[in-house]
Formats: sequence, structure tokens, C-alpha cells
Amino acid sequence: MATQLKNLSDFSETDVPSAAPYHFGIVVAEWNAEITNALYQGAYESLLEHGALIDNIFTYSVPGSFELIAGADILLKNKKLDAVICLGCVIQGETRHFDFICDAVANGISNVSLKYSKPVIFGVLTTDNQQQAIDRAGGKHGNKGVEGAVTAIKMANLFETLN
Ligand code: DLZ
Repeated sequence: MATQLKNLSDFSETDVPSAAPYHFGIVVAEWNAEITNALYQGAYESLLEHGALIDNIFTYSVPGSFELIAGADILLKNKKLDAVICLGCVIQGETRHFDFICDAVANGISNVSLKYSKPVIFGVLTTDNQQQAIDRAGGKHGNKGVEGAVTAIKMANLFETLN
């Protein structure tokens, strides 16, 4: 259960509630599949580690990170979920495509979250190059998929507590 904090010392980054009661959606972008598969593995295993049930995790793939928005929207419209984790990887290219996609995905995901009043997690790597992405998909800087799963569990728990 999420508890109301009285002072900062009550807070611990390592406290993760049990994921057992919750239903999760995971939407994974196919672009940069090597990276997004690693994010997905991290997120999925982390949900299970924290007690989520296999039958309560619903995974779908979409073509690119831009489609994560519609993917999350469709999932929340059609399934009873407590949180959706969006996983993607956008790598800087030579055009402004990068900026448009990153802005659209960040705004779109937060709009879907507010529309359904459910946590929709931004597990999208936005990097200058492939190596930076590898470093954050199970490499030396951790795995953004794991971070996304832990965030989803914490937020599902918070929404449950406050609703
Ligand atoms: C078109 C495009 C480009 C150039 N780069 C990426 C990327 O680095 N990561 C990603 O997830 N998707 C990319 N896309 C695809 C767009 O997200 C989207 O799928 C297309 O623009 C079609 O809507």
C-alpha cells in the first residue's frame, strides 16, 4: 500500500509494492528491435520479480515509437488495466524527425494517461547514438524497461490507494 509521506526520510527508492494485484499492458515499438526487445525483457522480468502474474501481463507490439500513443490508447480502451508501459527507442538521425517523434510521444503518452486516469509509463530511450541506447537497455546504465516496470507498479499502487 502507498503511504502518505510525512517527511523526506520516509521515502525509499527501493520500496516497491507487490505487483500481484495489478494488470499491466506493455506496448513495444519494433523500430530498433534489438534495443526494444532488451527493454521488454527487463520490464517483463521485473514485473514477475515483483509478484505480477503472467496472465495479468498483456504485451503488444507497434511499428514505431510514434505508434506507442495509439497502442496505449487502444489497450486502455479495451482492457481493464492498472498501468501501461510504453517501450521504444528513438535514435538521433540527420533530420529533425527525432525531435518531432520524441515530442509527440512524450506529449501523447501523457495525454493518454490523463484521458483514462491511469499510469502510462514513458519507457522510451531518446539517445544520440546506438551505443548510448545499448548502455541503457541492459548495459552499464541499467535498463529503462526495468525502471518502467517499477514505475508502473508504484503508480498502480498509488492510484489504487487514492481512488
Ligand atoms: C521514421 C522513424 C525514424 C526515422 N526513427 C525512428 C526511431 O529511431 N525510433 C522509432 O521508434 N521509430 C522511428 N521511426 C518510426 C516512427 O516512430 C513511426 O513509426 C513512423 O513515422 C510512422 O508513423
